[in-house]
Amino acid sequence: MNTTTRRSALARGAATAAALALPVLPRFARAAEFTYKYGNNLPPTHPMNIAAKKAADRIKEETKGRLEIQIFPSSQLGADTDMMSQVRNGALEFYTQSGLVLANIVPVAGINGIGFAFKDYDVLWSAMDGDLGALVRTEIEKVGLVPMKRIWDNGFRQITSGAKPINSPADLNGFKIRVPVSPIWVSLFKAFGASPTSMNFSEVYTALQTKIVDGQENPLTLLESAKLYEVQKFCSLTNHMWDGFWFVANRRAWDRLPADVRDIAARNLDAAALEQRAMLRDQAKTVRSKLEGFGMVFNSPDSGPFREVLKQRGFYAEWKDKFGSQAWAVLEKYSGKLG
Ligand code: X2X
Repeated sequence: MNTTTRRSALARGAATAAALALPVLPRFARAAEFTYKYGNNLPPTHPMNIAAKKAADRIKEETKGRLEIQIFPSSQLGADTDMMSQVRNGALEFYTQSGLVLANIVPVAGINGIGFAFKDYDVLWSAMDGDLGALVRTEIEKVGLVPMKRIWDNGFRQITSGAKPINSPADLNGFKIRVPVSPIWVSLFKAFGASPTSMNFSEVYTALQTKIVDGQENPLTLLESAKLYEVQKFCSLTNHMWDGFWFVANRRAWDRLPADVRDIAARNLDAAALEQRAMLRDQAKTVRSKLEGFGMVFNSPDSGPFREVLKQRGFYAEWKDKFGSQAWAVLEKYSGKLG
């Protein structure tokens, strides 16, 4: 990016951030005792940012202005892996991050990304709000981060392409696909015979536009809010994995907050996670037809052959070994026998 573009991008970013951080109630116009930054990689219009903004307003109100959370969407503070370093060293106080990317430092946080593990949202939420999520949160705490209880929904992921629909695993042979920076994503698409490239989300739109990669995979709500339909034509409903965002705080920043402020923050953030999940559920009813309206063409491949390939190429055996049989047993309580 040249200096001018970068400067105007920063200015735009600052304007959005300022708009998101506008105090709702003028009586809290005085400076907050704690002003914390919350960074994420999603567009401001994504339900995650809408629900987080509501939570931030409520937290400010209930703490009588003591804690102000300023939201920085769209990777304004840095790409995914940069923000991950910032929240660990305290430069960033709050961050939402895919469990699979967090798996770079907390391996078990990637466990929900095992291919085709959850058949629907009912099973998924009982796992993530139950002992599977608890297991992950315990490990997140060990790296100096404080996870909120509820994971936020990104969604079941679907493969998009500029040139051709994906109907069967054979269509993925040699397919150049962008995946997030995460070992499990690379492993999954290698098992399918594709050629995955790890990339932070902030680079995806341009990579697709300039055809550095042929495709990518993400949930429909994100295709819409990040306008990926402008640079992708086909969407294949593979539902190959579910992905969600852990809302984490830097441990020292969290501990600096008085106990009552912490309680208010945790309660409102977890309530917002539930609201965000509901917003995505509502959007699911209309998002496909919206994307079709923008010219995307959908197909629904049979998942059977994809799962078979993963089995045959030892994907499940490899990850069972990596996660360990104890964590794997918790996963299989929800997924049924894998591999
Ligand atoms: O990078 C992605 O594809 C995204 C936005 O879905 C995640 O953060 C994992």
